[in-house]
Amino acid sequence: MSIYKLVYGIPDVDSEAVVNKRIAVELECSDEGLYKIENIFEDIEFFSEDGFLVLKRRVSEGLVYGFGDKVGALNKRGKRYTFWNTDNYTHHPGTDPLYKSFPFYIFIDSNGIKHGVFTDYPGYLEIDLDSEGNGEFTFKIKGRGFVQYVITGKSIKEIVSSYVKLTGKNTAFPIWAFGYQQSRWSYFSQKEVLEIAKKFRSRQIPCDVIWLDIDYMDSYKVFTWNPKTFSSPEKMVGKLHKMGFKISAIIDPGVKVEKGYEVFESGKNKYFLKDNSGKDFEGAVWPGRVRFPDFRERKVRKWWGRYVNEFSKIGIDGFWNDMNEISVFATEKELEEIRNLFKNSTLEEGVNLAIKAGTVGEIGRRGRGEDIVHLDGEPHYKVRNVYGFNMNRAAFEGIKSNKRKFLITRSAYSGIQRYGGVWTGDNHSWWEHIFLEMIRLSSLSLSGVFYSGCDVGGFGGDVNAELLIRFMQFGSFIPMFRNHSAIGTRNQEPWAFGKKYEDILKKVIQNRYTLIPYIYTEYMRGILKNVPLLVPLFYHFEKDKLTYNIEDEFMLGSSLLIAPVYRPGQYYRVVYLPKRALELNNNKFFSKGWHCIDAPLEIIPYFQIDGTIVPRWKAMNYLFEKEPEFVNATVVAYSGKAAGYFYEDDGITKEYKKGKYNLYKIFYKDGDIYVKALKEAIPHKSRRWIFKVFTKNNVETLEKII
Ligand code: MIG
Repeated sequence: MSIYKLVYGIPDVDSEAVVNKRIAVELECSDEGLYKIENIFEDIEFFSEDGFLVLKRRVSEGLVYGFGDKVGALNKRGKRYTFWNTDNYTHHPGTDPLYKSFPFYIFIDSNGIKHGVFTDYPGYLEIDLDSEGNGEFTFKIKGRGFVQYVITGKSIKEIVSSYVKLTGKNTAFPIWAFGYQQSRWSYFSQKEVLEIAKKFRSRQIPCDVIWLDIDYMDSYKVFTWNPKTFSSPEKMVGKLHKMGFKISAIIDPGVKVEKGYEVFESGKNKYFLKDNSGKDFEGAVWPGRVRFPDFRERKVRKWWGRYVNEFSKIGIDGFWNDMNEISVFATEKELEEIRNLFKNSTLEEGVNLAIKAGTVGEIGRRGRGEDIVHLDGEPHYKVRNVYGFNMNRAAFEGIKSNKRKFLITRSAYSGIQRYGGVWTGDNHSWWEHIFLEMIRLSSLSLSGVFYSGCDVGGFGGDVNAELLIRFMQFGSFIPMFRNHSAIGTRNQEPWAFGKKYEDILKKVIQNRYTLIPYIYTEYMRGILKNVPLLVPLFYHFEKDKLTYNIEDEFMLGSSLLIAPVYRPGQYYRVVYLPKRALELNNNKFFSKGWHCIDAPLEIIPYFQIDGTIVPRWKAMNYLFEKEPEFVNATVVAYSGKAAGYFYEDDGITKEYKKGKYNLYKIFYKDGDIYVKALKEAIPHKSRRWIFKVFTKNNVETLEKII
C-alpha cells in the first residue's frame, strides 16, 4: 500500500482536504507531464489552453467507482463530470454538476488490480472517464496547477482507508443521529413543531430529531428567531428535550444586508466575499439582498463560529448548512441583463427568455467564477468547491462543547468527514430516486463520508402512500434516516396516509430502532478503523466479480444486505446474494446466487450473511428513553459457526477518542456462545442476551449474561 503525490503545473491554492501530508510519497513529474506509476496508467499529454490545464492519460480496461454523490451508474466509467458545486433542485439521473465535489475514484482493472486517484483541486475541474471510449481519462482545470494523489493497495478496503487517512478521520456522530428524524420545509411555528412532536409520542412512533427549516428565522436573517411564530424558542426547545427530542436548525450563509442587523454590521467590509471592484459582493437569496462570508479565512470562521455557538446555547443540538455551493438566485447585473432581454421581445421569444430567466442563478451555468474575489485575492473559480466545506468547518470549530457535533452540509469537498456529514440535496418523490440514492450514498461512503442521508420520501413533488412506504423502508437502512419534503408538497409524516399505512411505517421505524445496537457497533468500529457503514456489495465481497455491477442492493455494516423495492406494484425482488444468507422477514435461508424474494408492501427484503451475529434490542420511542434490559441477537450459523461484535460507549461525548469504550467479540461454535472482551475501558452494564440461533436444520434459543 502506498500513496504517491503527483504535482502538475504550479498549484497555487490549497484545498486543505489533505491533513496527513506526510504519508504521501512525492514523485517528480517531467516537464511534459509524461509519467508512469507502477504501470498503472500513462500520461500522454499535458498542456494549457485558454486558461485551462489539460492532462490526458491512457488507462486500461476497468471499472471506476466513487465521486461522492454524483448521479449516474455506480460504475462511473464512460461519463464526464464537472466539479463545480451547484444548487440543482430538480436534479435527475443525468444532472451534473451537483452540490458537492469529491474528485476521488477507485479504479479496478480487468485483472482485479486496484488503485485510487484523488485530484485535489478546489476550483473548476472536469474529469472525463473515457467518455470517448478510446481508453483515455482527461483532467481539466481552470487554474495553474493541481495535485493528484495515487493510492495503491491490495483491496478496496485498503484504498478507502488510505484515502481517509490522507483526508482525515470521520468525526463520530452521537448515537441519537441513528434514530428516526422528521423534517419539513417548514414547520412554520413553535406551535406546529410541538404538535408534530406530540403526535410522534402519542402514536408511539419512534423519533429522535425534529428539524427546523428557514421559516424559524426573522426575515430569513441567520441567527435570529421569528418574533411572532417562534416567540419563545428556548421554551420550545426545553419542551422538546423533555419529550426526548433533539433539534437541528438550518443555517444559510447569506447574511441579509440590513442596517442595524448585527451579523451584517459586524461582517461588512471585513468578512464578506468581494466583487471585482473591491466592494462586498451581493446577491439575492431568501432574505433578499445578502453578502457571503469568506469561510476560507480563519478569522471569518472564528467570527461565524461564535455566532453558531451563541445560537446553539438555548439547546439546539445540531445544524444543517444549506445553500453553501454557494447558491445565489441572482445578482443585480443578471437581473439587469434579463430585463434588457425582455424589452422588445415577442411573446414566443418571451417564453424562451423566461426559461432562461429560470436559469439565472446556479442552475446550468458556470458563471460567477470571475465576478467574485476572495479576501486573499483568489478568484472564486479557483476555490469555489471548498466554500461549503469551510462553512461547515466554521460551525464545527465554533461550537464549544465536549459533546459530539451533529452537523451536516449540502455542499462539500473531500475531507468534509472531519467536520460532519452530508445529505444529497433536493431529490424528488420519484421512484427513480430511491434507486439513485442507493448509488449516491454507496459512492459517498467510498469517498470517505460515513454519515450521509437523503430526503426520505423525496423532497420535491408529491409522494403517494406506496412510494412513501418504499422510500421509508429504504431510508430505515441508511445512516441518516430523515424524512424531509419541500414547501407546497404533500405532507409525508408517517401518519399522512391514514391508519393502514401508518401502521406499516411505524413497524418500519421500529425495526430500525431494534437494529441500533448493530448499526452503532458497525458505525463506531468503522470510525475507529476507517471502514464506511453503508457500502456497495463489492466492498465486502470484492473477490466476487458479479458484485461489481450490483447497484440496487447495498450492505449496512458487514452483516446485513439490503435489497429495497424501488418500482411501484412490485411485490417481489430479484436479489443477488454473494454468500449464503438468512432472509430476516421470513427467517429463510437462501444460498449464494440469484433469487426471487417475496416483498409485499410491508416488507423490504433484507438478509443477514451466514456466519454473523447481529445484536438488536427492543424498539423504543427515542434513544435515551430507557435502558434496554436485554439484547436479542440473531445468530446465522448455517454451518455451525458465527461471530459478531458489540460496541458500547456513552454515545454522546468524544471520550471514545481516548479509548473509553467497550468492544466485545461474540462467537457461536459447538452449539454455545462465547464472549471475548477486546476492550473494556468503561463500566459495563450486564444484560441478559437472548440469542436466536439459525443453523442448517434447526432454530434454537440460547441465553447468556454478558
Ligand atoms: O432554496 O430551506 O436543500 O432541504 O428545505 C431552497 C429550504 C432552500 C434547500 C434545501 C432543502 C431546504 C430548502 N433549501
